[in-house]
This record gives sequence, structure tokens and C-alpha cells, in this order.
Amino acid sequence: MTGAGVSAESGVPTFRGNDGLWSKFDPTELASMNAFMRNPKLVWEWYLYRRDVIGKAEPNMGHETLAKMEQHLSAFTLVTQNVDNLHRRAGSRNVIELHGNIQRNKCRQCGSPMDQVEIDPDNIPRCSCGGQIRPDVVWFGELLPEEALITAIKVAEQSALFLSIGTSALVYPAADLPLIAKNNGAYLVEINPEPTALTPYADEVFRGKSGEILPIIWQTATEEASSAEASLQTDEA
Ligand code: BV8
Ligand code: ZN
Repeated sequence: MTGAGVSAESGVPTFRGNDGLWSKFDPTELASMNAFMRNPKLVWEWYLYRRDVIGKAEPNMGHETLAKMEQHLSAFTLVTQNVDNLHRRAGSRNVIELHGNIQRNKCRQCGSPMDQVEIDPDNIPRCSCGGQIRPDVVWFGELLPEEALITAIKVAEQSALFLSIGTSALVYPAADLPLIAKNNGAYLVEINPEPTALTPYADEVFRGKSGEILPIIWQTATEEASSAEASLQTDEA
């Protein structure tokens, strides 16, 4: 499971870091339905600003390594709290987006997708049903997409290894997933330069940047796998 920290090395500010998005704004001030009802122009300006930052960002070695893992491992699932679409741009296919995707729009009323609509914060477009167009992300106080959450819980329950990468593990119900995995026997690994709420429960902690640590983990794992393969062949020979 990944959080905003995975995109930090791509230049996308995290939420809680000192350069974080939240340092200037309070999340409930902007990432919530009542913020949108109170001031839809401000909320859309904030999302258009973030879309612009994300549009200029490139996936980093952390995103790319997770895409490689998906290609080479039979039982691998990527769950993300991020809405920045960088996992898909790095080549990940089966991405469970718990909090939606900032590149998508939807109608606030009927929920129909409205991705092609040009957004002018001063004159927010409406759906044919009359509903205002909003970003297709999960706001505070909103339920997560049911299908995504149910699948993520099922995968966490079945996992033998759960990597919590670049997340402060503060936002629920996403923050429940590593503990569900651990309570069902998974080996729990945290990759984060800082300690988090999850650190005390982790079986192993890599204290560093995911863009540096993930490639090393993958390199080591593939080297060990190929040497194990080689020794197997010599034994059989
Ligand atoms: C819900 C999309 C049921 C939008 C996001 C009162 C009223 C209502 C709800 C609540 C309430 N009190 C609590 C709640 C529940 C609330 C919640 O958990 N609040 C928290 C703050 C306590 N949750 C919800 O509201 C959820 N819905 O509960 O519905 C319900 C319904 C009605 C009433 C009650 C309950 C919805 C939560 C989803 C919110 N949407 N995003 C948008 O993006 O605009 S959350 C947003 O913040 C992100 O998606 C992400 O999930 C979260 C940020 O967390 P992180 O990803 O962890 O990022 P953060 O900056 O915190 O940490 C970055 C980490 O990276 C750090 O640890 C840092 O050290 C590390 N790092 C930095 N650099 C690197 C690195 N790591 C690795 N490498 C690096 N280079
Ligand atoms: Zn509509």
C-alpha cells in the first residue's frame, strides 16, 4: 500500500510534510463536501493547481519498481491512497485506488463521469441532471469506493508480505489495511524516512526514501531468486 510519500521524489508535495499541501491549507477546509458547497471556486482552484503540479511530475524509481513487481510476481496487488495517477503512468496496471483519481471528474449529483469537461472555477460546469462537476476523489467524511475497499481488505487478509510505503498511516479506513494484514499473519514492512503510527507494529522498517529503497529490495530479491534458480539447476544436473 502506498501513500503520498511515494510521489514525494517526483516533486508532488505530501499532505503532512512541512512543505506539505496541508501546511498551507487545512484538509477539511478543502478536501470535503462542505468545503465544496461553501466555496466551490476555491476547492476547484486547489484541485486545478494540484493537477498542474502532478501533470509536470514524472513517476520515480519507486513507482517503476512497483510496476516491475506486478509484472514479475504472480500474487502482487498494489493498493494506493494516492490520487496522482503516477502508478499507472509508471506502468502499474492493477491499481486499487482507495481515494479516487484527481485526473477524473464526476457529477456531484448523479455521479456520472465527466472527465472531458473543461473546468472554469468561476463558472463551474453542470451535468445534464443539474449537478455541479467535482473532482472524482474521496473527500473527508465520504465513503471509499466499495469495490476498491472490499478488494483491498480481502487482499490484505490473504497477504504473506505487506509493504506500507510512504504513508503516515493516519487516514482511515486505509490505515486499517496494514494491521488487517498483520493480524492475518502477514510479515509487515514499512518504508518511510520517518517513524509513523504504524512503526511499532512493523516486523521490519526501512528508514529511507522509497525511490531509493524499493529498487534495492527488488534488485536483491531478483539476484537471490536467480542464484537459487541456478543452484537448483546444478543440483538437478
Ligand atoms: C470515511 C483524497 C466513513 C482527496 C484523501 C470526522 C468526520 C468524518 C470522518 C472522520 C472524522 N474523523 C476521522 C474521520 C475519518 C477520516 C480520517 O481518517 N481522518 C483522519 C485525518 C483522522 N477518514 C475519512 O473521512 C474517510 N472516509 O471515514 O468515511 C465515514 C463517513 C462519514 C462520517 C464518518 C466516517 C475518507 C478519507 C479519504 C480522504 N481523502 N485524499 C485529496 O487528495 O484531495 S486523504 C489524503 O490524505 C490522501 O489520499 C492520503 O490518504 C492522506 C494522506 O496520507 P498519506 O498518503 O500518508 O500522506 P502524508 O502526507 O500524511 O504522509 C506522507 C508520508 O510519506 C510521511 O510519513 C512521510 O514521512 C513519508 N515520506 C516523505 N517522503 C518520502 C516518504 N516516504 C517514502 N519515500 C519518500 N521519499
Ligand atoms: Zn448528474
